[in-house]
Amino acid sequence: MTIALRANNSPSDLEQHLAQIDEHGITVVAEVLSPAELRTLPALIDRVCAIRELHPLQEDAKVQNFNMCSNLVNHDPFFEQLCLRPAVYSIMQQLLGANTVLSTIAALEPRLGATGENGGQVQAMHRDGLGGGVEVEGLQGCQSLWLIDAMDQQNGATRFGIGTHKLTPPADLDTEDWVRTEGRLLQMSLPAGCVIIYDARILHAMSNNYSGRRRRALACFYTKTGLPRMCDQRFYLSPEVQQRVSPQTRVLLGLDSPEPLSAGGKFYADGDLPKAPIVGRQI
Ligand SMILES: O=C(O)CCC(=O)C(=O)O
Repeated sequence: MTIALRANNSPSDLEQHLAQIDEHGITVVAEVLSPAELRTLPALIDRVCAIRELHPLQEDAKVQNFNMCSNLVNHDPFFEQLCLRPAVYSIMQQLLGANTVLSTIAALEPRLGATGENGGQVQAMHRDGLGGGVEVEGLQGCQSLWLIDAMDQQNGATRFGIGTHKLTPPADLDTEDWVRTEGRLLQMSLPAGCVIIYDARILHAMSNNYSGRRRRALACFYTKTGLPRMCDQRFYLSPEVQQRVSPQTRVLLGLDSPEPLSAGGKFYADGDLPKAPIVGRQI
């Protein structure tokens, strides 16, 4: 099984990407980040990963296998415009509505040589919920992984269960064994600069990096408007940044939306949201 890479520059490209997401749960948009951006972004990602702001409610001890940083719009102006890039945003708007909201934007990478328990994978196969274990019903959220480095089986490429956004794994089998025996397991080699877009319900997982090569990515999770967010930017973004962003960015970040504030996929009607820990770490 293969997923064809394709740019998203025309109505027929867009149609193909939407068809691929519907059938397989995943599509890959080619050449979204420019060669110039790919020269400067690695240092920027390293800088924010050294700040290491975690998601609200996330515990540092549970994410030791990852270099990461969330709430990126707060850490550099580059990220204010990124998620509006038409090659990705047009797909998200078709799937989630014109006023789709960015629930979280984070840098993410498997640490070199890190493994899961008993030498297993750093991450087990899962679906992406709204945060805090809240499952999505129907197509309510879509993840995008923006590749800053090339990705392959040796440096921790994401494993996907193709088509599993529409399937329920049998409860008595190990999920990944089931995905494999069904012939649905796919771990692609992909170039830096492309963006993997996937239905939040597809089974997937980050993999071990055995290679000594970096595998940095940006994970930008878009949802339908009105849902609880992982990192509500009305609360976690500084007032200065909220004031300066463009009207289009305000819509994407849901800065003027009427529902109660939220964090970790949960509404906080009293506005008393948990802090997002900033733990700092050499990468
Ligand atoms: O970075 C990846 O390969 C996937 C990460 C992921 O699925 C997650 O953190 O939930």
